[in-house]
Amino acid sequence: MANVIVPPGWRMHEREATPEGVYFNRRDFLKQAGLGAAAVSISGCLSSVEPLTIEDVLAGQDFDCNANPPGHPLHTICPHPNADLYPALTTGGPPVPYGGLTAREEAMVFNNYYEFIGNPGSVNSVWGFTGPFQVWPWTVEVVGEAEVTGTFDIVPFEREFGLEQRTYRHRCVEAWSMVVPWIGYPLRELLEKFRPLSSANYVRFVSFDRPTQAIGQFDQPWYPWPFYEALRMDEALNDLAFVATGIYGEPLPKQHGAPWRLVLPWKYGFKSPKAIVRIEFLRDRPPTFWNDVWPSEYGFYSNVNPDVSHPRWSQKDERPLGEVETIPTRLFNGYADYVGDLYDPDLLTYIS
Ligand SMILES: Nc1nc2c(c(=O)[nH]1)N[C@H]1C(S)=C(S)[C@@H](COP(=O)(O)O)O[C@H]1N2
Ligand SMILES: [Mo]
Repeated sequence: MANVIVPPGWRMHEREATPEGVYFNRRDFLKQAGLGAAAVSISGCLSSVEPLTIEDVLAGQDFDCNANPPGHPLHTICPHPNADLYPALTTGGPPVPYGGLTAREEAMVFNNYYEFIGNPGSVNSVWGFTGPFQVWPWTVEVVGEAEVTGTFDIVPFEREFGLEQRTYRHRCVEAWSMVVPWIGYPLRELLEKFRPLSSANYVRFVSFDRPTQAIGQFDQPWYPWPFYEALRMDEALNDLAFVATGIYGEPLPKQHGAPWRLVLPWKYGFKSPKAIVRIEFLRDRPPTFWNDVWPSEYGFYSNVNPDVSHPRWSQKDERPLGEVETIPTRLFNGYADYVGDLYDPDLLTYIS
């Protein structure tokens, strides 16, 4: 569909295991994952995580990115095949519409990632449960309405497209927000590589399914794993839509979605899946995870909109991570200039 791309204003200025794995019991899982009593204490002591610099944590230190439990929230950054590309030298994206940069120490210990939220577990302890998760090797299967389909190693695209840093606002549907420097490349570069057909009206992204490596999938088999999300093709090709492979100058820690995730700053956070293993180019609008789980609460579009309340809470305000006071939420999370044209006014009345 809309394949005519208008260059954004800012460019001018700047130049495995299946659910059967769940049959073994939870105690065995914890043993295998190296989790147990220790994991319980992780969630208990998070507030006292030292604000170490990444240099302290990574420089010259020997640690295993699959250690259980990880010793520090940055021990979840695995050695990266393109380490020389980080940090990215180029910056891109529009100016941050409002809000100050979130401290890395806040963002890396507060993560919505249901695959790693088991029992015990919470958004405050996601990092501590990611140890068993194997990031490498990572391939992506591309299927559907495109000229180029098949299975691809995700790593070479970083060198091919080049990496840039983009500082974006992020607004979760649960009324918290952050402003973080992502590293990656425009989603459009990746999608155009597969030459979508004109019949590709939607694109869906599917996350991994590994209950033996992800305690949330193991503990909560009633969710329709794996996580799946989708966009209209013109939304996916918008200049703001970004593939993140890194954050705060480094490759992504597991809790932020290593080895790659989407970042869609004008939509609620759940529209940006982490650790993606499949891209599907589709004719028709596909089902999406939270909309399937709870259709009255989570819509397909889910554009940030302070005037449309969630059925259980207002969306008028948000709490920036690390702060106590809330601030007002803005339409499209402050990015209306870049994405407002994508939507008919009636789409703004959805939940969503
Ligand atoms: N696979 C997967 N992706 C996901 C989620 C998830 O549970 N599973 N949570 C989403 C939600 S609700 C938010 S707010 C963001 C949080 O990203 P962060 O932990 O890097 O801040 O990830 C999104 N991507
Ligand atoms: Mo979220």
